[in-house]
Amino acid sequence: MLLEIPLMKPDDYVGFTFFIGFMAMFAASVFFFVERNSVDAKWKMSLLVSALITGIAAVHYYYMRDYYLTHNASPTFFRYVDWILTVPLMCVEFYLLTKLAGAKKSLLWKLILASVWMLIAGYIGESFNPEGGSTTHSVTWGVLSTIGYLYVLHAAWFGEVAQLAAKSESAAVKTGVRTLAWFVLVGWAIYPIGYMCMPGGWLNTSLGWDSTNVDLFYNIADAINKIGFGLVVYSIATSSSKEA
Ligand SMILES: *C/C=C(C)/C=C/C=C(C)/C=C/C1=C(C)CCCC1(C)C
Repeated sequence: MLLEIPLMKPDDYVGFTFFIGFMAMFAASVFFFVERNSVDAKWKMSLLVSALITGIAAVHYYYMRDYYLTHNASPTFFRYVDWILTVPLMCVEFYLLTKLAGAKKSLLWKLILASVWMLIAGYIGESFNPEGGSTTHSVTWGVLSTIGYLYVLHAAWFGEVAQLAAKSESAAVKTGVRTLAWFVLVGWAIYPIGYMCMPGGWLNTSLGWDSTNVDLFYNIADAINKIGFGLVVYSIATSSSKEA
């Protein structure tokens, strides 16, 4: 009996972004890891965290692209396992960047707590939505999740992270943290757009966008945020290594 091999259609953009996402995350991890050797000792930890973020994502993308290839769908589960590990690590990046300007551990914990809250509420919103999709469920948990998001956004733009970066002696840290704040404002905002495409979500009910769009938005956002974030950290590390 012939095994039926699933084919990728030429216009399968979700499949395309799953495959390219995996390869890009993998390549980025190798890059950040190797580049640890070219920065000052004080930045090695930051680059290692960048490599871990894209590395963890690469492993999940490896599974997600496989699952997608065979089932033409992608479970919410892998997404959130990935995010619950990588988003707190992005908070670690903010902490490491502002540590030299006096950031305390409590800042790290507050950021982690807010981001984990954001993800747990989002997971409930996506995964425990009644069959067919309830708008009330989607909106309620979406709003609860957004509270966590706004906390991180506020910290990066006006709160402790922004204030510490402003106090930093390094021009690279000052401009770099501002760039990361832009990532949180623009790059992270792509996720709620994806969220609203699931059954019951506003973009689902108004425009008919569906799980295909959810995955497309999430894949694009992940590449921008994980690799982009890492590259900004890398550029802070290299230019500050030259400053010294
Ligand atoms: C690498 C993964 C990252 C940076 C994931 C970030 C995820 C978010 C910023 C998700 C945010 C959400 C909301 C603000 C409301 C709706 C539910 C979420 C979880 C999609």
